[in-house]
Amino acid sequence: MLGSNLETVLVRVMTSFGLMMIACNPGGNDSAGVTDGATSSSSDASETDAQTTTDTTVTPPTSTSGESASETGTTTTSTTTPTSTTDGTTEPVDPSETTTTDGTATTTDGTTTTTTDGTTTTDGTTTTTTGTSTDTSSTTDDPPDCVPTEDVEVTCDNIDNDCDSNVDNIDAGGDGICDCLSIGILGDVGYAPSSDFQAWLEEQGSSVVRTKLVNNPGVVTPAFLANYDLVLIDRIERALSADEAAALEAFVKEDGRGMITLIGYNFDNLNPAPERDRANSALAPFGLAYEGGYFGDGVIPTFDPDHPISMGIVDVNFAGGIQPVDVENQGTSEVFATVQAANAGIAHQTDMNGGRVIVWGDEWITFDSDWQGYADVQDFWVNMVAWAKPKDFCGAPQ
Ligand SMILES: [Ca+2]
Ligand SMILES: [Ca+2]
Ligand SMILES: [Ca+2]
Repeated sequence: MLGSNLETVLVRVMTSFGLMMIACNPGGNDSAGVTDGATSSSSDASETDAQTTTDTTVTPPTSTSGESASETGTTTTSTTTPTSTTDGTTEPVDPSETTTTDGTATTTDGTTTTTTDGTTTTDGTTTTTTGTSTDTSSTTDDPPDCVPTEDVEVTCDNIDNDCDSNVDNIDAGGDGICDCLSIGILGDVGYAPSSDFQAWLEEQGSSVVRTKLVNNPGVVTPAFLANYDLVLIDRIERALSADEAAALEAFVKEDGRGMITLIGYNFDNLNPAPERDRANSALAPFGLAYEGGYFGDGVIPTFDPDHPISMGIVDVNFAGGIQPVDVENQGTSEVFATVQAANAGIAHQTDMNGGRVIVWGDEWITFDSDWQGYADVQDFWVNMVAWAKPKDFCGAPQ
């Protein structure tokens, strides 16, 4: 303890000397905030925006804000990264994390540990931490046990009413599609009638809303997307703006929700580039894309029998589609179907356990004709929706 105090005094003297040198230097860094730290409480989080790393000071114990103030209360030494104590440079401190000065704790030998910017400093030794690990005042608020209010869950309310650890896992018709899902379709319909598809989705209990993008600039916002758990990119009539693409990216990566994209509408005189570019504006944030020209008509996709999306799926039409590819490997992509030795469908799990994206290389699975002529289209949709939906909602994840 004695050595520690001596060391503290020495640091103070040397630092004061350094401060005088800086003060005497007309070209010195006036905005360094050194005097702020020396003349006022160093624990004032609001003053740490441009806190100088030479900030070493002595404050009375009452100067420590928060409920976990010094226990033995003689000396509070507040320092930040000591590796910068000689150059007088100013390091910005993330204001969003400066409230962690509550985490001040005093050890029995008088050494003080203070967290400011997520850095814990003890006797000049720096340990990087990520939060207020020294605050022992908030360790007793465990969540209460789940209390069932429904024997079998029937209410879509973001609450696990039957306490089976699955929130809103409701499928009254047993059709495989969660009744609490809110699905947003972006873009127009394709060439052929597709009313059966949307009507069928609604009949499975899900809410389905189609929003056209033509003459509707900037419609895809975080507030708009907050209405949906799953977004289906149908024939979008224009590319998404940068802001719209960013909103979609956050919707999937940060909110953990899902997106399914389709392609192959061929409204541009057999030129695949325009629709490819439009669809890719939604896929680019995920490092995914449609690439190349149109496959021929009537090709037969081969499904991976072991993937949850394609398990049991054989008979699905695929005509005039475009190959989906993962160009950046941001997350994890699995090819669950191929056609002509190329990808027909990609299942993409975003990084950091975020949401999921399915990139399907065709659009015929929305057409009424396919719903009548092919055996597995409905089951394919059931599997896709189940895989792409939010994992913490509407039943157990696949
Ligand atoms: Ca439940
Ligand atoms: Ca519920
Ligand atoms: Ca259902």
